[in-house]
This record gives sequence, C-alpha cells and structure tokens, in this order.
Amino acid sequence: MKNSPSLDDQVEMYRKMILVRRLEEAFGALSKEGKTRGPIHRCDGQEAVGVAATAMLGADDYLTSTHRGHAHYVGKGVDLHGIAAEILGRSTGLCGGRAGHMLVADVEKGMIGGNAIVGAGIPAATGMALSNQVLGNDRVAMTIFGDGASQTGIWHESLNMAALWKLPVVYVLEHNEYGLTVHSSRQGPTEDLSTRAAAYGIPTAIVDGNDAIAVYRAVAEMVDRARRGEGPGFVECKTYRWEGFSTSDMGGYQDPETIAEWKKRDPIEIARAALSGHIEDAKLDVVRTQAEEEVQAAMARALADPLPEFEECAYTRPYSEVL
Ligand SMILES: Cc1ncc(C[n+]2csc(CCOP(=O)(O)OP(=O)(O)O)c2C)c(N)n1
Ligand SMILES: [Mg+2]
Repeated sequence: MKNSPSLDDQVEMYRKMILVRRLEEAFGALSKEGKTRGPIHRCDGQEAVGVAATAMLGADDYLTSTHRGHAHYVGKGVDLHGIAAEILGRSTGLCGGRAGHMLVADVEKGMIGGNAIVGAGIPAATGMALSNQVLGNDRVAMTIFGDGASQTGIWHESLNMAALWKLPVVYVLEHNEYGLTVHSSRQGPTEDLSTRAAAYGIPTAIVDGNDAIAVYRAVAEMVDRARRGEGPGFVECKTYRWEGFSTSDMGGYQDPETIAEWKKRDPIEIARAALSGHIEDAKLDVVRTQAEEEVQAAMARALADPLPEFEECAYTRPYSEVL
C-alpha cells in the first residue's frame, strides 16, 4: 500500500515506543519518590502518535510539540540520555538542564521544542512553514498538539493562513479525549475536530491513533503533499490518555472501564502483532530488551550527571550578556 512503512521502519517505531514507555515509567517512579521537580506529563497509551507521525521526517524538517512531548522527542531522533538529563535538570541535558521536561529542544534534530503554553506550537510551526516557502527549500514543518489546543483561537488563525498560502505544514492532532480533567465532549460540540480543518479547505484524515502503521500512512501522505508544494494537511489521531493529566493529577474523573478497554489496545502490542508474522518473536524480544537496557543506561547516566553550576544559568547574567 502507498506510503506504508517498511518492515525496518516498523521495527524502529516498535523500538521507539518501548523507549518512551520505559522512560516515562522510570520518571513516574522517580516522581512518586519525590525525586523529580514539577509534574511529568506522561503519554502512556499514546506513543504511536508521536513516534509514527515523525517517522518519515528528516532532521531538516521542523517539529513543534506540547507539554506531553516525550514520544515526539524520541520520534524525531533526539538523544535519550540528553532528554533524561534535561528532565532531571542536569547540565548535560539538551538545554543545559534549564528547560525541564516540557521544553526540550534539539535544533540539530529539527526538534524546535516542546511548549507549556497550550496551542503555542501551532502558529510557530506555521511560521516555520512560511519561512521554508519563502526560502524555497523542501523542508516540511509539523506540529503535534492536543484536543484542548484545538479549541484555541490561534489554531483557527494558523489553519486559515496555512490553507490560504499553501504552506508546507502538517497538523497532527493527538486526540486523547481530555484537556486537563475536561472530556472533549465538554470542550466543544464537534467530535471530529478535523472537520474544522476541512472547513478551511485543508485535506484531512482520521486514523486509529493506537495503530502506528495507520498513523504513519496518513501522515506520510500529508508530508508528501506538503513537500511537493501542495499545501497543508491535517491528521486526527484518535487515542486515549491512560494516566492522569500529569504525575500531580489526583485522578477519579476517568471511567476505569474505558481505561481498561483502551489498555486492551496498547499501541506497542499492536505494533508487535503487525510484525510477528514477518519477524521471529525471539528477534523482537531482543529489540525490546535492548530498548529497555538503553533506557536504564540513559537514566543511570543522567542521575549521576552534575547539576548546572549557579553561574551557568542564563538568568543569573544580565540579559545583554546572554544575547
Ligand atoms: C494558554 C494556556 N492555557 C491553559 C493552560 C493550562 N493547561 C495546561 S495543559 C492543558 C490542557 C491541554 O489539553 P490538550 O491540548 O488536549 O493536551 P493533553 O494534555 O491532552 O496532551 C491546559 C488547559 C496552559 N498551559 N496554557
Ligand atoms: Mg487532550
């Protein structure tokens, strides 16, 4: 089928989803022990969206993310130890330990950054697409955002501008049904938020966000169009947030039966099942074990890394020196 991931692509997506799951579990455990600063926003059960939507991008393509970006960072090829160290505030972190888990950026990998301001990555990526168009290169900008972010005014303004000017940008909606504690049915009257993008004349697709292959195919088609200069695309990925909004969430507002139903559709297991007819189980076990060891090694190294010196922190210097 057109735009299908190769078997190698599928193994890589399987591997990266395991990296993200184990990384977040490690941070969940550290958070319970009071060893992290601030809340951690986990994406358990949603890994296929970030990992598969970014799988066909190059390092030259731009990506903007959200407060829940671990799968986006890993998908875009950002170094795992650099992420772990950044979350732990270590000087070896990708941003010197100053950004924390919501704002990780790695410009060399085209990961322009997570963002704690809901919806703020959307106009940023749209602007990057405009700059690509002006410069005449074939880079694509992508932004991954949530259903909550889709209720912002800037979302509409960005989509309108991108459609009007045929900007090379791909909008990927990670529809996990919740914005904070509020179910999407109480955020707005539109179940399929991509219908709003269609109203701006943007081609849209709705996919099972727990199926990495489905996400990859739909997004790859939009990326190809954008690269050919045919304008923006929008992919709505239906998924579900298994964990609370963040590690500080007291819970109690999500239906346990609904969570259990979604857990039966674990994106990692769906990816594994798709591979099992083609690759021996023993080989896939090795992929999984190596990914788990990679996370353990990255965490151990990051935990042993030093915190930044006080003087290293930009905000201790006059702004004129920082610029
Ligand atoms: C502009 C702005 N408004 C409100 C908030 C508080 N806030 C943080 S996350 C969030 C909900 C985001 O929901 P969604 O976009 O669906 O992302 P998800 O948490 O589901 O990944 C809100 C309202 C914020 N950070 N920024
Ligand atoms: Mg949401």
